[in-house]
Amino acid sequence: MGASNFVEGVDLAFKVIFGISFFFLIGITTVMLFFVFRFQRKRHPIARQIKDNNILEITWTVVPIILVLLMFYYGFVAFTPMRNVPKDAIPITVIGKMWFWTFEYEGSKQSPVLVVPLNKPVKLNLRSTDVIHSLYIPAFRIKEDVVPGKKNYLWFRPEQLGEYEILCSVYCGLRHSYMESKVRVIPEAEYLAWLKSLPEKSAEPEGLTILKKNACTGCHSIDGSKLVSSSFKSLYGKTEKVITNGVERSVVVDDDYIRASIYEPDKDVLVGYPKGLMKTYKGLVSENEIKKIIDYFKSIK
Ligand SMILES: [Cu+2]
Repeated sequence: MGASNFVEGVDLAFKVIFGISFFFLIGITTVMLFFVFRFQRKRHPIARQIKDNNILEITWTVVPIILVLLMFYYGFVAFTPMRNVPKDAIPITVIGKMWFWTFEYEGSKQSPVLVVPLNKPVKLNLRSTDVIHSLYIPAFRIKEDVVPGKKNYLWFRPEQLGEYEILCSVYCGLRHSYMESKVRVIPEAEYLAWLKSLPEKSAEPEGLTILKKNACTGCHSIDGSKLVSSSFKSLYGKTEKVITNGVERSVVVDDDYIRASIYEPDKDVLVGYPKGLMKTYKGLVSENEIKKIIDYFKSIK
């Protein structure tokens, strides 16, 4: 028994295809080596033309047809149930975003990890807010692309308690390899209690929404951790070392500095970072939006 209802079928299809491929890899290589040895010019100086051989030709037509149909059959049998979602499946919306997964439960409850009850079918509605991602849960043998503007889905029934990896299997930018999460399979009673304790989606500060919309948070963290560039946490009011026109100087982060950093990122370049790393957001972020961003920075000082 595997971690999900699809493990058996997918593994069987894999073993059949792998088995047939392996048999032919060894078989063809062996025959090839034998021919090279047996029919080399030294042993076989004059080539001999072989006329038609009906038995041979029928064999090498019929046998491969049976083999490929066999591979098709096992793949088809494993794949069909993946697209037929049971009616009683628990709906969970998965949002893929550079570079994290969010799982939305009914009642606008959100979680960064996927928690599901044992032996209950779960339907994942896959949505992307930016680029193409792919939700991959190796232990469950499921993977499906998460495409912006498209409503994709997949489903599974977890059959073993435990914690399993969730990955993004489509290269989606700089921090693609960090785009991971966990699926936790727990008993139903525990799941219901967990769901109850899950907080409703809190209203996000407007400034943060603007930062996310412009993908600022892809390079600047809001929790103090270092991504591509400096973090927004405790930024406001901080003294930073910057290079202005080739001269190093200290500045206190205030409204003007933030405004300049968004509109002319190469004017004052933070020491330790190369010039040209960030593009200008002139025309993309309005003056009014900058005010909201500044309010948000002040709130995470
Ligand atoms: Cu991704």
